Amino acid sequence: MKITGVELRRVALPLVAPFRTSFGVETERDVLLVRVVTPDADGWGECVAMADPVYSSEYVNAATDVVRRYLVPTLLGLPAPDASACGPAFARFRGHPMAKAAVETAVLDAQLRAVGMAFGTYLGAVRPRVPAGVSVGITDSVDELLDLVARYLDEGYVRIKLKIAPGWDVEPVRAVRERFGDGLPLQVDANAAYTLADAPHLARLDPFHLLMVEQPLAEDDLRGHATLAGRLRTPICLDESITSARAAATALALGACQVVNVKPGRVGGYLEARRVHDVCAAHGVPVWCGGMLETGLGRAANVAFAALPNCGLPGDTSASDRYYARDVTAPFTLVDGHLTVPTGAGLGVEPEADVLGEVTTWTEWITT
Ligand code: OSB
Ligand code: MG
Repeated sequence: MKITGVELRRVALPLVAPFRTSFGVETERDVLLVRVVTPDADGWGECVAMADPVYSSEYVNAATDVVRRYLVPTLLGLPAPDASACGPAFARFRGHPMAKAAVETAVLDAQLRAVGMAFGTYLGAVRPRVPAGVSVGITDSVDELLDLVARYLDEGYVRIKLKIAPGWDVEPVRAVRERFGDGLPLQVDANAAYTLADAPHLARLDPFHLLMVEQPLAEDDLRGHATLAGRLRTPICLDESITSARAAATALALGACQVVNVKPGRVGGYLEARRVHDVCAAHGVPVWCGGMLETGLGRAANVAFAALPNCGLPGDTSASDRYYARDVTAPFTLVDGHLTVPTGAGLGVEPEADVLGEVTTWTEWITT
């Protein structure tokens, strides 16, 4: 594939409501988009790094710098650039998986659009639509949380995930169970806010038979998670800790988790994400597709990924209107609690030029 240039673009999108987690409050999404231009097609990749290094060590200004200073020049220097060449070529630059994923995704999108193949077909999707869960942030009161959960259930979401933190865990879970019953598929996500010393407290969640508790302990604490797994009845899911297929294999070998949240950005792209999916499948461990408050561009690829055979649980792939009043693509909408996997070439969605223009805060064009 011949690449004639790469456009970097920063867009700022206000969230419909503040999203609070154990690591902070988001009110606006500051997103880096990568557009790879070829004679046959353009390809888009969305970088999921957040504004600040609070979910992981990456943040959008650093990702932008890594993309423009290292990754794009490396890509443009490849004799035969394609998506499978990105990982090996980028490997000598340590870390920065979200920056790498954005570039690799843009290349893959251009490549697939050029041959008319959908992302889902390329990845191995086996479903035309995927069940949608929703991640519900920490609210100012339990009443506010119950109203929010009720609204999401009315909209059709098939699974609720509550963000938890010390001081906001057993009480909100109990309230949601009491109001919506034991049949509601319910799970929690701590974003690494606890330590192993909190094991007795976390065990107080056991009576609510949650589907899982996501990332209770620190990113690098696989041993702690393995120990915690022996002390909880609630299954443990890892998010932040699963940085690669090798990390997934290690976590499973240690018994650190029984479920894996796959975020393609966190592991360096969709090719590595598929390897994580496959490693987990080989161990009989189900995965689900996480989210990073993506725009429609990132969402399109995630929805395709969520249709893989071992994505056995509803993910955090929610409809566009859960995040944004106006998305940069045609909005993803909920139909009977599901999102439809795009079938058009590549991502199968286009950024809408007028919206994109309005939300853009910065661009840079890089050529050979
Ligand atoms: O831990 O899953 C997480 C959002 C930003 C950063 C980390 C996480 C999340 C979410 C929301 O839980 C997922 C989504 O709806 O995109
Ligand atoms: Mg998480």
